[in-house]
Amino acid sequence: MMQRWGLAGALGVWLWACPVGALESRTVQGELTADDEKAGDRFVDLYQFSGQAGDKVAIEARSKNLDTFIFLFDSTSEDLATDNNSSDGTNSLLVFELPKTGQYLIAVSTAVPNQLGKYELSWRTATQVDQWRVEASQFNL
Ligand SMILES: [Ca+2]
Repeated sequence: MMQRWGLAGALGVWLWACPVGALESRTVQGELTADDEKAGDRFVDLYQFSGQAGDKVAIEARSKNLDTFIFLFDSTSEDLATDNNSSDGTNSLLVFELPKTGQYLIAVSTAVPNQLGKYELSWRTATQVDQWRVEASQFNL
């Protein structure tokens, strides 16, 4: 299993230094490369966003060559949620209601050790369709 606490804990100061704003939709083209940070035997990229208490956020990671895995942390490095395959195929989709107004951290990693490659990460206000997709994926287990 990944070393979640050490990973986000190192970023605590940086998280608090940023102003808290409303939840904004973002789509990022990212790539896990050999010089990225590692948590155990998996490479990790980190992304920060801010939101308000009660915001329902959908976080999705998609890739053609990675088996994506995503983590959501709050500003105290507490592990809030994870997802492996709730999007299509091995892609990840997480729907989560933010418990408080503040900064949050998304970690994009992989379910398979030592995978490298490009991915697309997006986060947005969750829709009913996002919720249905997560629920539908649970029936496929
Ligand atoms: Ca996956």
